Amino acid sequence: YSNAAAAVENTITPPVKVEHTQLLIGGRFVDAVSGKTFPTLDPRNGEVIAQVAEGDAEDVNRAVAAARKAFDEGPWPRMTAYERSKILFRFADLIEKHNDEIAALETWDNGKPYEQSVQIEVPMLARVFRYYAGWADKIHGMTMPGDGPHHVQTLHEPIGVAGQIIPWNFPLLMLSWKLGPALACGNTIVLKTAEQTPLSALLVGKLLHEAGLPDGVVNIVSGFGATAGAAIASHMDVDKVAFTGSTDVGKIILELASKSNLKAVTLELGGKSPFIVCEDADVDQAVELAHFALFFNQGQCCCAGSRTFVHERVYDEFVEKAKARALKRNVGDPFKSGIEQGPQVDSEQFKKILKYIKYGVEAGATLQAGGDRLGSKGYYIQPTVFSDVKDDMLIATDEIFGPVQTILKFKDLDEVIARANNSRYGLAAGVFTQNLDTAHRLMRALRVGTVWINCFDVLDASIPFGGYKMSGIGREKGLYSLNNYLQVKAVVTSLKNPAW
Ligand code: TXE
Repeated sequence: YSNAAAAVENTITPPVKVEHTQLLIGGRFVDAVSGKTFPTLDPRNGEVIAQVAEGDAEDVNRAVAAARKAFDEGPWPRMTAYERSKILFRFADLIEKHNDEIAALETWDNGKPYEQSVQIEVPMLARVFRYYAGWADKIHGMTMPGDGPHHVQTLHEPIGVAGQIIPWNFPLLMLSWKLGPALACGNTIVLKTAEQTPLSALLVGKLLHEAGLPDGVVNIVSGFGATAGAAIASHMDVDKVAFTGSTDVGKIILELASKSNLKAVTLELGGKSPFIVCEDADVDQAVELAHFALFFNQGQCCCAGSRTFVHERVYDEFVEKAKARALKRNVGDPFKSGIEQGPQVDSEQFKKILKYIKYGVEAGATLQAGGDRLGSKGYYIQPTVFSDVKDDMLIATDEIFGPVQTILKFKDLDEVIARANNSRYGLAAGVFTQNLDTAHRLMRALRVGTVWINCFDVLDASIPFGGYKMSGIGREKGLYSLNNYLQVKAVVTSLKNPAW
């Protein structure tokens, strides 16, 4: 990795200026009540990008009050569904117009390759909002037959004020998966961004208002989990909370919700997803897909294929080729072109990953590639590959959330099904095979929320996403996500003359 080490030393100046660093409450950018700010850092070198207003419980109170007023008195839940839809479509157009600027902020704050932000993530942001703009005027209840002289119907109503707490690995996509369905259904929102990546959401929040969103419908509070986040989860006037992050914090959210007002909760948490390479696999293709499944986004994906199970017949060849592929991975300043991997998001994640690499070596797994930091500044980590991994090693049980591939050997399908399912997580799985029966068998047997067959990380707006077991509660995206933001009201009307 010596050439790559040089590639991370000189940083390119990002092609964007930071314009918004205050909280967005009631349609206005405002300072925190306390006047406090916190630095958001450039993961390429640890330098301060900007000081950002630090919201805490007081600011959450203000944001919830603004959202409550917008819900109880404002036009948003009352306007026609078509009007709401038009605002969301206009917003998507504005995202496209500002594509490169939004992408640059995302990369600067998070460290992900700029080409990935420009070509994939910001276009997906627009796509997700168009998808939900399309839903806004197609949400409606039903009529059903009753047993007596009654007209029976349901109204699908917005739930009210939604609290949304998002992580730093896909700041904009996580925002879209949460705001999209909540807005389509007519809710108002208090969103807390992750403390590592507050910037892109503030720009997008401004564009939402430019598109015609009424004041107070979306309020964005930058700040920390234990203060601002906990204040949202325990607020008596928040009707629903949606969270994406670690399983440990997911448990706290559920507890705070139950101890306060029993607000509805959806959780999208960690994973340790199996990627299963069957004996009939084309090894070159399997290596490439398994590499993508793990290393995409610096390995910081909740659904990363982080347990690579390979059939014993192709195992040796796979390991050799996986190692060669990792050694070729292009790591460097995310603003340079052709870069596949930038730095990890912050020093905490960086240290966590290096700690797990050490555990892997100590436990006796074979280090095939990488194993250390890259360069001397910022949070770059060498693409790392372990083979001879055993199921009970910490690198095979815990979410590392970094560029560390762990390869395990298996003999037959029964065995790999049992081992793949032997996890506290159940978010996703990858299956690589040409055999239709094998694909169907695995697809049904795996206890996970998503199975990708001969593909991975296909995350279209229409596809529901969420976890079994300790990977979460509920589904985001797709039709299923609308239920998270709706109340069903049954209305029964007595009929004088039920016959016609
Ligand atoms: O997560 P946290 P962290 C996993 C991944 C990672 C680990 C730790 O394994 O290494 O979690 O990352 C807010 N009340 N994932 O520490 O703390 C916090 O401010 C309310 C998987 O970043 O869970 C941020 O906005 N909110 C994951 C959000 O929760 C609280 C993505 C996530 O932070 C809070 C990120 C509290 N007490 C990490 N404490 C995925 N599923 O994609 C924190 N927060």
